[in-house]
Amino acid sequence: MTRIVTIGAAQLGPIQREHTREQVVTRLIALLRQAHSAGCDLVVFPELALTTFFPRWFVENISETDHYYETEMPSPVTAPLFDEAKKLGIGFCLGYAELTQSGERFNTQILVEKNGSVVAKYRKVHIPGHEEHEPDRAFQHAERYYFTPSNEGFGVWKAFGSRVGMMICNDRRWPESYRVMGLQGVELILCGYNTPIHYIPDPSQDILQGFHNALVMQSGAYQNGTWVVGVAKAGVEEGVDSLGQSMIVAPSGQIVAQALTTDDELLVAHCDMDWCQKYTKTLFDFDRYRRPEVYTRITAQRGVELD
Ligand code: CDT
Repeated sequence: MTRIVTIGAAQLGPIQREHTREQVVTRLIALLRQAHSAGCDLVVFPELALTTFFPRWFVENISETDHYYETEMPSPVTAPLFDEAKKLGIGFCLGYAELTQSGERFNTQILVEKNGSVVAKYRKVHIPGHEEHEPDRAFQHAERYYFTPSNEGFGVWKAFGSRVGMMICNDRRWPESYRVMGLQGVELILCGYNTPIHYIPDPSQDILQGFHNALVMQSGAYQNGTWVVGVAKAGVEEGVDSLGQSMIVAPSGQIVAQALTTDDELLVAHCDMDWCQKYTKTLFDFDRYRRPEVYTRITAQRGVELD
């Protein structure tokens, strides 16, 4: 049996500070059309895909950055993307900064079906970086200042003839993200990311960024028998070099498509959702083999506890 979903991973090159939303949406639509020509059912765009990665700067008054956030989706500026996708009959997943009516700020990803209906909104759970200005850094990673961590967790939704979950960037480094979705029978996880290659707290990790990126998504896919689509905003953005290497990973853990550039680039893979069962019905038959009674520490405590 096969259940094919043709997926486009639409990596973006850098978005500089002076680039307008209109210019970015034009780039997204170009990738969307390319994906449509390649027969894609779904296109996945990166985290914070509409603007430069603004948490690299710190401002004392956070409201000065309101223009980086979306207060509605679609908005007048993003409506052409929604309209074009609906006209082409192609779904998409888009990351953006969200400012709610009550003033909360989330790092958000939305999933839209081929008929234009919004399937779900996911808000980032694991917010990395720091809350305060760290003036000695070459650049900030102040996501913890700009975004509230979501308490909504990791959902799985029926869409595209499969069971789809979402996560955002740093979420991909945590096995719990995948497992919570694995326990809901996820078959396809969509993940946008912005990963600076220079990791200021420990520069010895810089050379390992590509390895760690692949390591976490390949193991997450394999251990949960799911497809994982990881999509970067890549290249040198405002002087900060960010990892590309967007990839589509099969439930076997194998990479079936990977970006070759750090520019706007579309990867396409024909993903058979029935491949998931080769893993979830055998080696990772959770019902048969998992031992939740001995995993209680995982939800009972946050950090390491020494005796
Ligand atoms: N955007 C995002 O979550 N980036 C982090 C960077 C490392 S923490 C400073 C990541 O996990 O890729």
